[in-house]
Amino acid sequence: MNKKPRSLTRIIIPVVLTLVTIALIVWPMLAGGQYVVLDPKGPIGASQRDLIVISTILCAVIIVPVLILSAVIVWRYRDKPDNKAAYEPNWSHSTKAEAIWWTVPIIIIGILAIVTIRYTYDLEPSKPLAHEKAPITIQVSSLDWKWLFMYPEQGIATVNTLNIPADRPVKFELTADSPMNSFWIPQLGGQIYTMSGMAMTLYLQADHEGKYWGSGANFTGEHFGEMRFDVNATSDEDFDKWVAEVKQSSQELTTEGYKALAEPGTSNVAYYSAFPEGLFQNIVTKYVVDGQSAHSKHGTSSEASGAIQNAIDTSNKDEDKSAN
Ligand SMILES: [Cu+2]
Repeated sequence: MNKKPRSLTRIIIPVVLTLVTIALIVWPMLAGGQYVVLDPKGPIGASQRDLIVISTILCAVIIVPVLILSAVIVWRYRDKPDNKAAYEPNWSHSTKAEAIWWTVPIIIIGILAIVTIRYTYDLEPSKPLAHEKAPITIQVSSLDWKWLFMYPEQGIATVNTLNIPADRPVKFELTADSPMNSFWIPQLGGQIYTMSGMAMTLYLQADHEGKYWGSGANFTGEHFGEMRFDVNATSDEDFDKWVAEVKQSSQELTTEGYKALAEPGTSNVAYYSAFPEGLFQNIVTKYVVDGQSAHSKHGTSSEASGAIQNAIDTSNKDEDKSAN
């Protein structure tokens, strides 16, 4: 066997691939971005970060040794004149090896299953958050291509900007008057879909005052990329002050105004001192055909049906019922 000169490409390819992988990991940090999902600012985001970290570590327990062994075995047992590794072409069974590669994955999958089930039930979006303060309700509707936020308790509405009190749970009720979108404030918690004819509930909380980034995380056409909004988490006093300011300095959102707003197009940040009563329920029920949600054939939560039924009954004031 001749010793062949080592081909340059055999070295270049792995080196380039390794550098590309490292660059992809480091690049967002250098580009001034942050790993927002891994830097949560509220209890839901923190739980989701923990689940990601735990799952990654458990998977790494299998993946890392497998990757290392793949390289070691290829290197150690390659065909080479002075190779000292045992050559056993008839080898076929090792009880010790079988025990390792069955037991370890079974234990890890078992732990992963228990952890995932616990977190999944814990992170059910419509599950209220334990807190001494009562949640504030904000109704959200995705439009082509802007976000409308309605504050039923305060009577105001905003477009493409969201103010919330910090250290207090927020109950988001969500729907769409446009193609399905996805409401996402990464630092507070994972996304939830907004769908026409369906009311979803999502509890989130910002532990600290601050400005967080929100976006539409589902492609919905031409100006989808502009469906971004800032989330300003402030103290209770500043929130009340802001509400009073909006009430004083803005115009009302009328039914005609809403129709114009819902037309496809982009929008700047906007504030409204009032909005039509029951607007959210009207948006939801607009897509209900024969008393049935467009989603009735699949996965409509009892809560969503409840919200629709409430709207149909035009007695949509009982917030407590829908929180269960
Ligand atoms: Cu659906």
